[in-house]
Amino acid sequence: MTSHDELKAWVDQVAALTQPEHIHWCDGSDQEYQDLLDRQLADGTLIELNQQTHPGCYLHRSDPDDVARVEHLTYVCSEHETDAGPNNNWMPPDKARAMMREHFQGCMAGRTLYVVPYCMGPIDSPISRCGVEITDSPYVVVNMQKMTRMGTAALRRIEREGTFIKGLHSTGQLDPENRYIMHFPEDLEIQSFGSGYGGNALLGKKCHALRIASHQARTEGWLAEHMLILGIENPQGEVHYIAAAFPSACGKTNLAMLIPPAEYEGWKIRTIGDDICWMRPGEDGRMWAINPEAGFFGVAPGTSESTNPNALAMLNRDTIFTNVAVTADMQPWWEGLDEGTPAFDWQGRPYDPANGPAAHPNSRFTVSSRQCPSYSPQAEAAQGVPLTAIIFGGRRERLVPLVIESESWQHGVLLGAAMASETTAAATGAVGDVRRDPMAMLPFCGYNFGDYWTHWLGFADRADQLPRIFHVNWFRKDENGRFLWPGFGQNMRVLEWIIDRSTGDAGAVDTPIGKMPGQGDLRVEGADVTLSDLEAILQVRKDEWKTELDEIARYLDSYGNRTPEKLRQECERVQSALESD
Ligand code: GTP
Ligand code: SPV
Ligand code: MN
Repeated sequence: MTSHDELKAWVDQVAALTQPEHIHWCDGSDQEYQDLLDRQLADGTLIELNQQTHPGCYLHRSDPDDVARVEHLTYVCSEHETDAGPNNNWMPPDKARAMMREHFQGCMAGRTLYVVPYCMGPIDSPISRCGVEITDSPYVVVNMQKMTRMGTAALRRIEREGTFIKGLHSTGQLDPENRYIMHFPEDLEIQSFGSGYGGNALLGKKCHALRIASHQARTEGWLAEHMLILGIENPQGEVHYIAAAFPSACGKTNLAMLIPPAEYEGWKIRTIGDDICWMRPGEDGRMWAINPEAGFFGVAPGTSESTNPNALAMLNRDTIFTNVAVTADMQPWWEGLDEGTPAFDWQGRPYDPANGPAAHPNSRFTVSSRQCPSYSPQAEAAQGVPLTAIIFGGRRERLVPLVIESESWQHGVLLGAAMASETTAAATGAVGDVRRDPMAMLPFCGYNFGDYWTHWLGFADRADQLPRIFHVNWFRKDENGRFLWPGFGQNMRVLEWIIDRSTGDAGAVDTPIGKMPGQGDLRVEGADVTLSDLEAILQVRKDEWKTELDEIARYLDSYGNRTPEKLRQECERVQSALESD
């Protein structure tokens, strides 16, 4: 199957442990994909959706206890606990390996073991990295097929390069008590047991491309980030690229596929990626970025003709839906969709509002990027795209203004490190609690955040044309819970200001927390926002910000001597600016 001895030996060793009935090496072909669909349709893992309206679309209903990432069961098992940091759960690697061995023992009896070679990033890009996921879930295989460059080409690259990330996955009994997502960064290894959900089971995504890759990136001088990448093309045909980090279910997919409002004739948004960005300084001093993924694993609820028409257009064929509802004629349905009514909910029960939403709030679609009308050919470019700006953002009902521009790279890193956001349904646990989520990486940074901030700050010496850093918040609400900013396509107005600031010709006013658009600096004619709402979302309440900065300082301190001194100083600078203003 392969000339790679280490890979062969590892597959043999896993097979001896897990005792599968068959072993299948995935080649990524259409025939293989079809065979996998057929067997899942036969055994009920997949349900056929209406093939007239949605050709090639299928529905998977997961175990009701397996619908999101499980942060409390996700571990970074580095050699030393301090290297994982207070931001990760930690277990000694030997103990974790022994425990996982017991779970994997015989777990594939009667099942097929799939060997899934994949490449994160364009097959011919020097920035790309490969991995092999061993899994007993055909649902995982068909998802990996859409989300990565999977199959023979990846295997050939692995044979040439030698190294690859080893990922072992089994759905086990889907028992939440026996569910663990383990990372061994020093050994470039992942072990995941007991879940079939995307972020826990599609190991190329969060486990490899963020947790393991962030660790590799630190040692090799680059960054692996939870960011979308988009291009903004102006009427003159110039394109500027932006990467943006928002926590899970806080608007990355939507921003990446934005369609500008009517007043923006001749402007276009080009989608490079919606979730993960690998970036590194190029020889020209700029920061170059690739999207390591080949598909979108996006949040279904809220996707509609008015919010994200590009996404809706790509979902009418060849898409795998997970935990959405269906209409009487088997079309996929979720809350926020303008058309249709649900007949059966995400668990397959006749729809009854008493049981809650028809689609699970974290129901998802898996679709190839090539189906997105705004997908940019530059997403396949081996060298990546050069970034003009980086945006951080969170979901904050109160306090945080629509947009802030950092004063410097250092200040930008503080804006990222100080990010906070209301929790969402993308992870199990409470929804709506504000928590610190630095750079939207709290669940995904494979090492100590203190070291991570030091790494971020270090780019100031390595790239001389660094992207400008901004912070946004689309989610401010009034006392009645109404959003103050229309969001979605209207976010174009903020993107335009960000690009104009970065390239030199937009106005701004100074505030103690950073630069913000002054009156007339944002193009808001035609936007569905009143002047008083606009004023409210651009206001800086000093007393509230002093409290916020005190909290941020305490948070930075909680990483002890790993917190870079430069970051503390930056925090103190903002604190004194607030005092003296
Ligand atoms: P992950 O895939 O979990 O990383 O999420 P994501 O960051 O890609 O989030 P996504 O774009 O899927 O948005 C999640 C939810 O936020 C959806 O229900 C959207 O409708 C909603 N949302 C996205 N953008 C906006 C916005 O500008 N304003 C408002 N009010 N809601 C938004
Ligand atoms: C997220 O939760 O940030 C996601 C979905 O993008 S998952 O891949 O499941 O983590
Ligand atoms: Mn995500």
